[in-house]
Order: sequence, then structure tokens, then C-alpha cells
Amino acid sequence: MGLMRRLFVVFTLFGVLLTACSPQATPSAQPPTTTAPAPAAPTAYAPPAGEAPGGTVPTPEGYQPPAEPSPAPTEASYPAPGEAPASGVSQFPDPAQFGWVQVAAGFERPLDVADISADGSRLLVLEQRGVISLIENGTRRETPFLNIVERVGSSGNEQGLLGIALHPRFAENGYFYVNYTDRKGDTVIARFTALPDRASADPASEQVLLRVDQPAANHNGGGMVFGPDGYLYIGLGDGGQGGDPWGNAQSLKTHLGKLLRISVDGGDPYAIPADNPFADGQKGLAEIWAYGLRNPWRFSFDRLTGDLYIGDVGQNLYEEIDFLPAGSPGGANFGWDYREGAHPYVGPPPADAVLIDPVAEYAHPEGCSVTGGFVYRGAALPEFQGVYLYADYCNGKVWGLLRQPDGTWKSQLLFQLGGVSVSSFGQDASGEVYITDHQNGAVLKLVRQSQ
Ligand SMILES: [Ca+2]
Ligand SMILES: [Ca+2]
Repeated sequence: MGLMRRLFVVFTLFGVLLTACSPQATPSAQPPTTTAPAPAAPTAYAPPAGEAPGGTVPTPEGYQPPAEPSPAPTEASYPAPGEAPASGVSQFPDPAQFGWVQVAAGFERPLDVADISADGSRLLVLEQRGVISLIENGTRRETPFLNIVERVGSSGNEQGLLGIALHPRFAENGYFYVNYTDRKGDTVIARFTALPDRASADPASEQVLLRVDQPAANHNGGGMVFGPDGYLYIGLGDGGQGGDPWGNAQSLKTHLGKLLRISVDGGDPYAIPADNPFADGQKGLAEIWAYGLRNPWRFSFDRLTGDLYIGDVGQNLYEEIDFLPAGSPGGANFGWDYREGAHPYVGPPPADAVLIDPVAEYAHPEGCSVTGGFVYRGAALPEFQGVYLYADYCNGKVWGLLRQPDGTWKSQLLFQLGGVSVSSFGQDASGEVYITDHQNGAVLKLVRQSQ
């Protein structure tokens, strides 16, 4: 790694339990300067024992969840957990051999990364205020790739330019899609077109695909991903406040609290895939792919297997990772707000409801807001092959998650990034993995430690 790259991280907290966790992490006085792994404090997921219903837990906004559950649809049939195909390592790597190195810095609240090259040499970095920068071999181009600050509303913590997805044929057509909140706080899903040199995009090239009214400033989701099927998946939160006061996540009449799935190539501005669960619009909105989500801030597909991983941010008690194996039908119900994580929240659900519990969760105050990541599929770090990486925004913990041969899951704390607020992971075209550090304005890359 180059001299100009500053090794990050730090704090080897042997056995130290973080006792406090603020949603707005306090910026460190100085950027951390070295990288070190966290001790391997196992956080293996165990199915929860019976928990007290969380339905009366007051939210930060003082909202009390409604006593009556909203009506919920039900039918669904999912592959039961079973044998997992071998698609990676069977043991977690020794984190002491790896670290997160800074590859770019100087951003204002960065929160997503996309690779427009074939090898990570041209990275787009999103800033929440509405700017996308182009980083070429570690150097930031002075002229922004895109600047739509004037149409992005980013005054709230969870508002702004929130996510980007490159069209699978970006190199040919220059199309990329963004998810942002506008000046009124409502969600906009839009396509922009990069100029032929792919070094910038004209703000006037915007074509709006979808607008979704937002009833509150928070829980806007933000993630967008093209699936292995070529369809665009869009994550939207339940609309906000706390406890899903409008029952959006379980309602099929709103886009809020959902994973949407659209075909950007099949129509203008898009078409509904024929196998969307409510494609005819009769029982639910045609764009819905999955529901029962609170705030699916970041989600991704394993680029080898096609499995779907969703980091769904919890209410006051539990953060969760949801999983759908490749080939699962649409219509999955991930449980919110009947459940927070695998625990009752507002209920009970209808007797015939099929709720999919998370494959991993952690309780507050072990963290406060999960940031879903990627299954590592790069070439540089074979020890991570098949390991799903996820983090907590508030305390910089980075875990690995591995599906065991018998279909069960193991999670392990791998890194403790002191002073880093992990707003997002990124993955370049060669499968290497990055983190955006919200508070320090940097982009970090997972690398093997130099000796
Ligand atoms: Ca909202
Ligand atoms: Ca859930």
C-alpha cells in the first residue's frame, strides 16, 4: 500500500464492552491512524428465547405503537433452511492479518460507493448532500461526477442522496439510478445518464421513475441494487417516526417498508416483472417484491450465488440481517412490525402469516443501527471468500456472517473500527470491499496487512 495511504482503525478492545451508543456518533478528535482487528469476540447467533413483547416500548419520538395490527396478507412458500452449497470458506479468517486502509478522503458525509471501471480504478462516491465524486486511482476529480444538491433535501440524518445502482450495461449506455429525498423530503427514484467519457453526468439527464411520499423525515431506506435477474431492487423504509405508526411495512398498498423490484429495460420508465408477487396490482402494489421491512438501508446479492442479504435497521432493541436464498419467490414478509428482529413487537400476526426471521441479529447496546454489506467475492483475500460482512453504524464493529454446511449461521466480530461510522459498504467490479466512513469523510478498503 502506498505511502500516502493512511492505515486506519484501531482499538483492540479485548473484552471491553461498549456501554454506550449514540445514534450520532461523536466525531473523534483525530482520525485514527492505524489498523487493527478486533478480538474475536464471538457473536454467534442463537435463536432467541421467549421475549417480552416489545409493543409498548416507547420510541425516541415518544410514539406508542398501535395495539391493533394492520391486516396482513400471507401466502408464501420459501425454501426451508437446509444444506448450504459450499461457496466459500468454512471458517472465519484471522482478522489480525487484515485491515481497512484509506483509499480516498475529503468527502462530506459519504454513504455509498460504485465502481464504473472493471477493476476499482474509477470509483463513484456519494455524498449525502447530493454530490457524486469520481475517484480515479485514488485521486478525486475536481469536477463532480454529478451535483444535484439543489434538488436534494438532506437536512435530516436519514435524508439526502442515499443510494446508487449502475445499470448492468453502464459501460454502453451510461445509465445509473439514484435514490434520494427531494426538498420536500419525499423519495425520488431517478435515472441519470453519464456523458460518453463516463467522467460526469448532466443533471438535466434526470428521468424520474418513481416518487414516493414520505410522511416523516426518517426511515427512507436508500439502497438500490441490480439483481442477478437484471431487475432493479429498491429499498424503502416504513416512512418513519417510530414503531411504524401507519402500519406501512405490513400494508401492500404502499411502497413504504418494502423491497421493490422493477424492470428498467422492459418499459418507459419501467415495467413490472411478470413474476412480481402482486404484478397485476390486485392484492398489492405491483412494484412490491418483499415487505415487512423497517428500514432496509443496505442490501445486496451474493454475486456468486444470487442469495439476497438485507440489513434491516431495528427500532430500539434489535438490529437484523435478513436472508433470501436465490430462487425464492416474491412476497417474502420479513416481519416488521409484528417483530423486531426475531422478537414480538406489535402483534400478534394473523395465524396464517409466514414471517421470515433474521439469520443474524444483535441487541442494543451492542450497536444501534445495522449497515448491511456484501458477501466477499474478490480475488485478493481468499480467506474471506463467501463471508458476508456487515457493521454497526454507531460503534464501528464489523462482523462476518457465514452459512454453515447444515444451513445454520455463524456470526463473528472481526474488526472494531474505532472512530469510524460505517454508513455503507461498497464492492468494486473485482469484488473487493470498501467502507464509507460517514463522520470522517473517508473511503476505506479491506486489505491484507502489510508486514
Ligand atoms: Ca421517511
Ligand atoms: Ca424482520
